[in-house]
Amino acid sequence: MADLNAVKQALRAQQIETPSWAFGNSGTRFKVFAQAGVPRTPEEKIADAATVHRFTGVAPSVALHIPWDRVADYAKLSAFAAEHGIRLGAINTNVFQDDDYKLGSVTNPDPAVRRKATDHLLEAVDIMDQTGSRDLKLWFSDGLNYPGQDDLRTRQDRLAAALREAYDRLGDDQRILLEYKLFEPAFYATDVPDWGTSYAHCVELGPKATVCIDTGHHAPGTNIEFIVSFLLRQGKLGAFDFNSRFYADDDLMAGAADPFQLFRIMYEIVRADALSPSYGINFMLDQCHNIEAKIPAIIRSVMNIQEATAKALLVDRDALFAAQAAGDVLEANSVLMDAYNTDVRPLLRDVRVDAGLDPDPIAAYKRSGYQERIVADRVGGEQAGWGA
Ligand SMILES: [Mn+2]
Repeated sequence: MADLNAVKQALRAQQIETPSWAFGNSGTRFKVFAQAGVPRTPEEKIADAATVHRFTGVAPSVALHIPWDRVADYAKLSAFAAEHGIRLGAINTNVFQDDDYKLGSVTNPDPAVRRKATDHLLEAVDIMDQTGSRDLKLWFSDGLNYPGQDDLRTRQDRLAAALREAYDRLGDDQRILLEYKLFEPAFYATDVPDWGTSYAHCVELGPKATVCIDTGHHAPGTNIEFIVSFLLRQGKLGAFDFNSRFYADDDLMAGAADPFQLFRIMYEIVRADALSPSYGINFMLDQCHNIEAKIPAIIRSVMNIQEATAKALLVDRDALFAAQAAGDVLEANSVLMDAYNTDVRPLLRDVRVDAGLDPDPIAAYKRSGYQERIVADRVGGEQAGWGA
């Protein structure tokens, strides 16, 4: 049996990073439905992220997105976050929203566009120096829509050159997280389409470059926990972008579409003793809340990850390894499923009460009046959202 006290301790120490953009308006390419009370400034997004942390106790940092969270004074923004009980996390770059990037950013055939995109990556590291952020998160929308449109191999050379410049600009305690995505917005070829491409570039770069797994960025049926296990063994798993999906990059609440997959992923993390913040994996959310209320949706996502983690921690590993060694297929599967089928909600309520939190974060949030207050206060100005 798993040691319950150790399980509780691990759950209490878990940290999940929320994304500033999930507090803003979002939608599909068909429609963005605006919500009352949505933040208008980076400070208001930080206040919302701090609220998620206040009710969950495990979300002490918020990732920023440049230029969406651009401010004049990042040190001041960092101090603002600290006053609210959280810190600024990963800095996300954006080389996909300018007209210049129609044919790509760092892989664009035009050297002037590549220079502009690479300069943005370097600017992001300047910002990290001021926010105290460790992680530079890179996602490139670069790709091709038609065979023959550009040279696949040359684009890899251009990508490598830009990554090298950014890598060489990193401080001793800073890292690159290189995200990959199968397709979209490009439909024929993507320049960083999969974990293998990201991994190979990270190996070429050096120890400060690691892979970020966005759970929504794979082909249907991909065994994500295998990727997790492989990258952990190589010491190259730096971060997650958690979300869930039924079809493509749906960006739904983590654990909503496939809680069993999330459990299998978290089991590999627990199996490698990689859950603790000291191990260095940044467990981030990357989601959009198009139709549901944003703050409680993010609280729910955090709780879903906690539940998957609790189940993973409850796996009787001695029994599992014994069954595996004996070649007992049914017993091994049964040990894993016993943990998955455990109702861990009472355990998590205990963990929260022990930490001085309300056992039911969503109910506590609703009772707090925060939602009513932001709806009343955040009148006028331009709501944050895609492109704003
Ligand atoms: Mn992502």
